[in-house]
Amino acid sequence: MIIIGERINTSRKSIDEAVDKRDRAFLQDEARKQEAAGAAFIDVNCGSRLKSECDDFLWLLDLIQEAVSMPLCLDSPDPKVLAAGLKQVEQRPLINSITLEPDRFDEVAPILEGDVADVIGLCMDETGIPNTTEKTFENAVRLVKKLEALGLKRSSIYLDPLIQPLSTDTENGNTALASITTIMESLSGVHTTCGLSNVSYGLPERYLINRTFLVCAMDKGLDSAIIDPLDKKIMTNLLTAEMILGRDEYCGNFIDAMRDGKIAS
Ligand code: THG
Repeated sequence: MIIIGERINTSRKSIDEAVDKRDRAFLQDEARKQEAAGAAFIDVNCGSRLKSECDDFLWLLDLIQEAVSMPLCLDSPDPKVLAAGLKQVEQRPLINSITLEPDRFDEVAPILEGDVADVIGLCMDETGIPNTTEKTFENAVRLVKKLEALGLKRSSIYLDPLIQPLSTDTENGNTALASITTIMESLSGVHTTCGLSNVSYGLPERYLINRTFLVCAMDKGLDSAIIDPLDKKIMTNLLTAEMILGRDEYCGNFIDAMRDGKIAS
Protein backbone atom coordinates (compact mmCIF):
# COMPACT_ATOMS: atom_id res chain seq x y z
CA MET A 1 0.00 0.00 0.00
CA ILE A 2 1.13 3.50 -0.81
CA ILE A 3 0.49 5.28 2.48
CA ILE A 4 -0.15 9.00 2.44
CA GLY A 5 0.41 10.22 6.01
CA GLU A 6 -2.42 12.57 6.95
CA ARG A 7 -1.28 13.97 10.30
CA ILE A 8 0.02 17.37 9.17
CA ASN A 9 -3.38 18.94 8.65
CA THR A 10 -4.42 22.13 10.47
CA SER A 11 -7.97 20.81 10.84
CA ARG A 12 -6.30 18.92 13.71
CA LYS A 13 -6.06 21.15 16.78
CA SER A 14 -2.50 20.19 17.76
CA ILE A 15 -1.19 20.97 14.28
CA ASP A 16 -3.08 24.27 14.05
CA GLU A 17 -1.61 25.35 17.40
CA ALA A 18 1.89 24.30 16.38
CA VAL A 19 1.60 26.36 13.18
CA ASP A 20 0.33 29.33 15.24
CA LYS A 21 3.28 29.08 17.59
CA ARG A 22 5.71 28.40 14.74
CA ASP A 23 6.73 25.24 16.62
CA ARG A 24 9.15 23.79 14.08
CA ALA A 25 10.41 20.98 16.33
CA PHE A 26 6.90 19.59 16.95
CA LEU A 27 5.98 19.64 13.26
CA GLN A 28 9.31 18.15 12.16
CA ASP A 29 8.77 15.35 14.66
CA GLU A 30 5.31 14.71 13.17
CA ALA A 31 6.97 14.33 9.76
CA ARG A 32 9.78 12.06 11.01
CA LYS A 33 7.38 9.77 12.87
CA GLN A 34 5.23 9.29 9.76
CA GLU A 35 8.31 8.54 7.66
CA ALA A 36 9.46 5.94 10.21
CA ALA A 37 5.98 4.38 10.27
CA GLY A 38 6.12 3.67 6.53
CA ALA A 39 4.40 6.58 4.80
CA ALA A 40 5.36 7.02 1.14
CA PHE A 41 4.14 10.64 1.03
CA ILE A 42 3.51 13.17 3.77
CA ASP A 43 0.30 15.09 3.19
CA VAL A 44 0.48 18.79 4.03
CA ASN A 45 -2.83 20.62 4.40
CA CYS A 46 -3.41 23.99 6.03
CA GLY A 47 -6.57 24.82 4.12
CA SER A 48 -8.35 25.64 7.37
CA ARG A 49 -6.11 28.72 7.74
CA LEU A 50 -8.03 30.77 5.25
CA LYS A 51 -6.14 34.05 5.57
CA SER A 52 -2.60 32.74 5.80
CA GLU A 53 -2.85 29.43 3.95
CA CYS A 54 -0.20 30.08 1.30
CA ASP A 55 2.43 31.54 3.68
CA ASP A 56 1.83 28.81 6.25
CA PHE A 57 1.96 26.12 3.55
CA LEU A 58 5.30 27.25 2.14
CA TRP A 59 6.71 27.58 5.66
CA LEU A 60 5.55 24.02 6.45
CA LEU A 61 7.00 22.56 3.24
CA ASP A 62 10.45 23.97 4.06
CA LEU A 63 10.61 22.68 7.60
CA ILE A 64 9.27 19.25 6.62
CA GLN A 65 11.80 18.91 3.82
CA GLU A 66 14.52 19.74 6.31
CA ALA A 67 13.34 16.90 8.56
CA VAL A 68 12.68 14.07 6.07
CA SER A 69 13.86 12.95 2.67
CA MET A 70 10.62 11.81 1.10
CA PRO A 71 8.05 13.25 -1.28
CA LEU A 72 5.17 15.39 -0.08
CA CYS A 73 1.48 15.38 -0.94
CA LEU A 74 0.45 18.99 -1.56
CA ASP A 75 -3.14 19.17 -0.31
CA SER A 76 -5.05 22.40 -0.92
CA PRO A 77 -8.36 23.52 -2.40
CA ASP A 78 -6.50 26.51 -3.92
CA PRO A 79 -4.65 25.94 -7.23
CA LYS A 80 -2.41 28.95 -6.49
CA VAL A 81 -1.25 27.31 -3.27
CA LEU A 82 -0.55 24.07 -5.18
CA ALA A 83 1.46 25.98 -7.82
CA ALA A 84 3.53 27.82 -5.18
CA GLY A 85 4.11 24.54 -3.33
CA LEU A 86 5.28 22.75 -6.47
CA LYS A 87 7.96 25.42 -7.00
CA GLN A 88 9.24 24.89 -3.48
CA VAL A 89 9.50 21.09 -3.24
CA GLU A 90 12.74 19.22 -3.80
CA GLN A 91 11.17 15.90 -4.77
CA ARG A 92 8.42 15.06 -7.24
CA PRO A 93 5.25 15.58 -5.20
CA LEU A 94 1.71 14.25 -5.31
CA ILE A 95 -0.68 17.11 -6.11
CA ASN A 96 -3.93 16.80 -4.10
CA SER A 97 -6.06 17.43 -6.07
CA ILE A 98 -7.67 18.02 -9.46
CA THR A 99 -11.35 17.48 -10.38
CA LEU A 100 -13.47 17.68 -13.55
CA GLU A 101 -15.03 20.96 -12.42
CA PRO A 102 -14.04 23.11 -15.44
CA ASP A 103 -12.49 25.99 -13.44
CA ARG A 104 -10.53 23.70 -11.19
CA PHE A 105 -9.32 21.46 -14.00
CA ASP A 106 -8.13 24.41 -16.06
CA GLU A 107 -6.35 26.04 -13.13
CA VAL A 108 -4.54 22.91 -11.97
CA ALA A 109 -3.73 21.49 -15.44
CA PRO A 110 -0.88 23.95 -16.27
CA ILE A 111 0.84 22.98 -13.00
CA LEU A 112 1.02 19.36 -14.19
CA GLU A 113 2.49 19.97 -17.64
CA GLY A 114 5.79 18.24 -18.32
CA ASP A 115 5.17 15.25 -16.08
CA VAL A 116 6.52 17.05 -13.01
CA ALA A 117 4.20 15.56 -10.40
CA ASP A 118 1.83 12.76 -9.55
CA VAL A 119 -1.79 13.85 -9.05
CA ILE A 120 -4.91 12.79 -7.15
CA GLY A 121 -8.03 13.11 -9.31
CA LEU A 122 -11.26 13.39 -7.34
CA CYS A 123 -13.97 11.59 -9.34
CA MET A 124 -16.35 14.57 -9.34
CA ASP A 125 -17.47 17.15 -11.87
CA GLU A 126 -19.43 20.41 -11.84
CA THR A 127 -22.56 18.51 -10.80
CA GLY A 128 -20.83 17.43 -7.57
CA ILE A 129 -19.94 14.11 -5.98
CA PRO A 130 -21.65 11.23 -7.80
CA ASN A 131 -23.87 8.81 -5.92
CA THR A 132 -23.63 5.91 -8.35
CA THR A 133 -20.74 3.71 -9.46
CA GLU A 134 -21.64 4.41 -13.11
CA LYS A 135 -21.20 8.16 -12.71
CA THR A 136 -18.04 7.78 -10.60
CA PHE A 137 -16.52 5.54 -13.27
CA GLU A 138 -17.57 7.90 -16.06
CA ASN A 139 -15.75 10.69 -14.19
CA ALA A 140 -12.72 8.46 -13.67
CA VAL A 141 -12.49 7.70 -17.40
CA ARG A 142 -12.80 11.40 -18.31
CA LEU A 143 -10.15 12.37 -15.76
CA VAL A 144 -7.69 9.77 -17.03
CA LYS A 145 -8.25 10.83 -20.67
CA LYS A 146 -7.71 14.50 -19.86
CA LEU A 147 -4.67 13.84 -17.67
CA GLU A 148 -3.11 11.53 -20.28
CA ALA A 149 -3.62 14.30 -22.84
CA LEU A 150 -1.48 16.52 -20.57
CA GLY A 151 1.31 13.94 -20.76
CA LEU A 152 0.78 12.13 -17.47
CA LYS A 153 1.42 8.41 -17.28
CA ARG A 154 -1.26 6.17 -15.76
CA SER A 155 1.14 5.37 -12.92
CA SER A 156 1.20 9.08 -12.00
CA ILE A 157 -2.59 9.19 -11.54
CA TYR A 158 -4.35 8.42 -8.25
CA LEU A 159 -8.15 8.31 -8.49
CA ASP A 160 -10.20 9.07 -5.37
CA PRO A 161 -13.77 7.68 -5.60
CA LEU A 162 -14.91 10.03 -2.77
CA ILE A 163 -16.58 7.72 -0.29
CA GLN A 164 -19.82 9.12 1.17
CA PRO A 165 -21.14 8.53 4.71
CA LEU A 166 -22.92 5.26 5.52
CA SER A 167 -25.14 7.29 7.85
CA THR A 168 -26.83 9.07 4.92
CA ASP A 169 -27.23 5.93 2.74
CA THR A 170 -26.24 2.43 3.75
CA GLU A 171 -25.45 1.63 0.08
CA ASN A 172 -22.62 4.20 0.07
CA GLY A 173 -20.06 1.58 1.12
CA ASN A 174 -21.01 -0.79 -1.70
CA THR A 175 -21.06 2.07 -4.20
CA ALA A 176 -17.50 3.13 -3.35
CA LEU A 177 -16.25 -0.47 -3.31
CA ALA A 178 -17.80 -1.15 -6.74
CA SER A 179 -16.19 2.05 -8.07
CA ILE A 180 -12.77 0.90 -6.87
CA THR A 181 -13.32 -2.54 -8.47
CA THR A 182 -14.32 -1.07 -11.83
CA ILE A 183 -11.54 1.52 -11.88
CA MET A 184 -8.83 -1.01 -11.04
CA GLU A 185 -10.15 -3.54 -13.58
CA SER A 186 -10.82 -1.17 -16.46
CA LEU A 187 -8.20 1.58 -16.15
CA SER A 188 -5.14 -0.59 -15.72
CA GLY A 189 -2.07 1.18 -14.42
CA VAL A 190 -3.78 3.89 -12.37
CA HIS A 191 -3.76 3.95 -8.58
CA THR A 192 -6.79 4.39 -6.36
CA THR A 193 -6.64 6.28 -3.09
CA CYS A 194 -9.14 7.35 -0.50
CA GLY A 195 -9.58 9.36 2.68
CA LEU A 196 -11.41 7.24 5.24
CA SER A 197 -13.05 9.62 7.68
CA ASN A 198 -16.12 10.31 5.51
CA VAL A 199 -17.36 6.72 5.55
CA SER A 200 -18.02 6.82 9.30
CA TYR A 201 -19.35 10.38 9.54
CA GLY A 202 -22.29 10.59 11.96
CA LEU A 203 -21.73 7.11 13.46
CA PRO A 204 -20.16 5.88 16.71
CA GLU A 205 -16.89 3.91 16.71
CA ARG A 206 -15.59 5.84 13.71
CA TYR A 207 -12.05 4.41 13.75
CA LEU A 208 -13.37 0.84 13.75
CA ILE A 209 -15.56 1.62 10.73
CA ASN A 210 -12.71 3.40 8.92
CA ARG A 211 -10.24 0.57 9.27
CA THR A 212 -12.80 -2.09 8.35
CA PHE A 213 -13.73 -0.15 5.22
CA LEU A 214 -10.02 0.06 4.39
CA VAL A 215 -9.73 -3.74 4.42
CA CYS A 216 -12.84 -4.11 2.21
CA ALA A 217 -11.41 -1.54 -0.24
CA MET A 218 -8.02 -3.26 -0.35
CA ASP A 219 -9.79 -6.46 -1.41
CA LYS A 220 -11.20 -4.51 -4.39
CA GLY A 221 -7.73 -3.33 -5.38
CA LEU A 222 -7.29 -0.04 -3.49
CA ASP A 223 -3.51 0.42 -3.50
CA SER A 224 -3.12 3.71 -1.62
CA ALA A 225 -4.81 5.41 1.31
CA ILE A 226 -4.69 8.70 3.18
CA ILE A 227 -4.33 7.54 6.77
CA ASP A 228 -2.56 8.11 10.08
CA PRO A 229 0.40 5.71 9.90
CA LEU A 230 0.91 6.09 13.67
CA ASP A 231 -2.49 4.49 14.34
CA LYS A 232 -1.41 1.00 15.37
CA LYS A 233 -4.83 -0.55 14.84
CA ILE A 234 -5.29 0.68 11.27
CA MET A 235 -1.73 -0.33 10.41
CA THR A 236 -2.36 -3.78 11.88
CA ASN A 237 -5.43 -4.26 9.70
CA LEU A 238 -3.56 -2.95 6.67
CA LEU A 239 -0.53 -5.22 7.08
CA THR A 240 -2.71 -8.25 7.83
CA ALA A 241 -4.96 -7.61 4.82
CA GLU A 242 -1.94 -7.20 2.54
CA MET A 243 -0.66 -10.59 3.66
CA ILE A 244 -4.04 -12.30 3.25
CA LEU A 245 -4.45 -10.78 -0.22
CA GLY A 246 -1.07 -12.15 -1.34
CA ARG A 247 0.70 -8.80 -1.37
CA ASP A 248 3.33 -9.62 1.26
CA GLU A 249 6.01 -11.95 -0.10
CA TYR A 250 6.94 -14.70 2.39
CA CYS A 251 4.73 -12.77 4.87
CA GLY A 252 7.90 -10.78 5.51
CA ASN A 253 6.36 -7.39 6.25
CA PHE A 254 3.87 -8.91 8.67
CA ILE A 255 6.55 -10.86 10.53
CA ASP A 256 8.87 -7.83 10.67
CA ALA A 257 6.02 -5.67 12.00
CA MET A 258 5.25 -8.29 14.64
CA ARG A 259 8.91 -8.33 15.75
CA ASP A 260 8.95 -4.53 15.86
CA GLY A 261 5.89 -4.49 18.13
CA LYS A 262 3.72 -2.86 15.45
CA ILE A 263 0.90 -5.44 15.45
CA ALA A 264 -2.07 -4.90 17.79
CA SER A 265 -3.59 -8.36 18.17
N1 THG B 1 -9.28 12.74 -0.24
C1 THG B 1 -8.19 13.45 -0.63
N2 THG B 1 -7.54 14.28 0.21
C2 THG B 1 -7.99 14.46 1.48
C3 THG B 1 -9.10 13.73 1.93
C4 THG B 1 -9.75 12.86 1.04
N3 THG B 1 -7.33 15.30 2.31
C5 THG B 1 -7.88 15.64 3.60
C6 THG B 1 -8.62 14.48 4.20
N4 THG B 1 -9.52 13.88 3.23
C7 THG B 1 -7.66 13.42 4.71
N5 THG B 1 -6.88 13.92 5.81
C8 THG B 1 -7.31 13.86 7.14
C9 THG B 1 -6.47 14.41 8.10
C10 THG B 1 -6.79 14.32 9.43
C11 THG B 1 -7.97 13.72 9.82
C12 THG B 1 -8.82 13.18 8.87
C13 THG B 1 -8.48 13.26 7.52
C14 THG B 1 -8.28 13.66 11.27
N6 THG B 1 -9.54 13.69 11.62
C15 THG B 1 -10.00 13.61 12.99
C16 THG B 1 -11.50 13.34 12.99
O1 THG B 1 -12.14 13.51 11.95
O2 THG B 1 -11.99 12.91 14.01
C17 THG B 1 -9.73 14.89 13.72
C18 THG B 1 -9.11 14.61 15.03
C19 THG B 1 -8.13 15.69 15.46
O3 THG B 1 -8.52 16.85 15.62
O4 THG B 1 -6.97 15.34 15.67
O5 THG B 1 -7.39 13.54 12.10
O6 THG B 1 -10.75 12.19 1.37
N7 THG B 1 -7.75 13.28 -1.89
